[in-house]
Amino acid sequence: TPRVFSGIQPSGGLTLGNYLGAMKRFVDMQDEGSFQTVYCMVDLHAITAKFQDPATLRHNTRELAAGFIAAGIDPAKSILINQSQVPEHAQLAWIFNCVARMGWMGRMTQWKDKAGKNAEAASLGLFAYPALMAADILIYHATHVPVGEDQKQHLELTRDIATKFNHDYGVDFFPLTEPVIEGAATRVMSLRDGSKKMSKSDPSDASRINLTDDADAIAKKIRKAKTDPDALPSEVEGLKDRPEARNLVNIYAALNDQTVEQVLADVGGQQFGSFKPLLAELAVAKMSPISTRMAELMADTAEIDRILAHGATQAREITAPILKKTYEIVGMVG
Ligand code: AQP
Repeated sequence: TPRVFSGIQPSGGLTLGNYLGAMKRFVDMQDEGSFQTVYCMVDLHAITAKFQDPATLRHNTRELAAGFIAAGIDPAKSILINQSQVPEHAQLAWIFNCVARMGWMGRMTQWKDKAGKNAEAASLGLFAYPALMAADILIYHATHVPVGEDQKQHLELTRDIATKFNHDYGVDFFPLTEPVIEGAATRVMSLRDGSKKMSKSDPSDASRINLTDDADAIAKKIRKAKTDPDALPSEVEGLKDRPEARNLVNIYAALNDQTVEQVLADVGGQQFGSFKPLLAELAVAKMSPISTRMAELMADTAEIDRILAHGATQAREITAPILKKTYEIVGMVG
């Protein structure tokens, strides 16, 4: 069976962007049944960008696990893990640090965005982030990776690392991985600025919908979302050069499992004054069962820890032999 791997950082609360761009797609691929699915809280990645308070990191990791389960990831169908509990990820990453080139890493837009002008002060881990991500995927020989649009470049780098490893050692060992970037909301934008992606780490809480927001907060953020003064078009072309309008329609379509065309056929001609309450109602209807379930799961973190321990055992049955074979190929005695 082909294998799917994807992960989310426990670097803060989940946003609607993470949910629509990633997690909802993870559930689709799990339920579709043609893949073995492995989903991961990438805690080792979460410490690359800034210092994480240890108690907060532990809390966020468990809360993210609760989010996965509440959104529909079933530990009986998918392997659900926390990255640091499967040590082969970091072990393979070291090998990949020696395969990847400095120049490749320096060209990553996420590195440039997150390190900003002060690269001297960024952590070495932030620079090496994509090599660890390649290891996360390739330690499972995963062939399909559901992600949001922003991860496309890292997936290309994963292919470059696999290709160079296979070439340098004269093997056909690591597969070339395909990104799976599908649906109406592969790039959910900030509610305050249609040119920026919705992000956990945006300083403005009004820019994003958090999975833990209550109905009032969701409705208020949508009501205040930046828009233009025009009515909604009835054709997709009418969204051209209207990033904020496009974003809200994309969110509506993704939440309602519709295409953008279908949504515009229904709401074309409406003003935002009437569309925003519809969107708020839909968002609350889809998200509040998830946040309620998350809160219930968080009442028993021992159960979450048990699920993650079980996931790690299942995962290591796959990762330990792949690491062993990698070490053999590279020439490690063992
Ligand atoms: N705005 C988004 N639209 C669509 N997909 C998104 N993803 C993130 N933001 C959007 C997808 O969510 C998955 C997990 O992302 P991550 O936790 O690894 O971190 P990120 O991409 O760096 O997300 P954030 O929210 O912006 O976190 P910070 O602020 O910590 O950097 C990925 O599949 C991503 O594509």
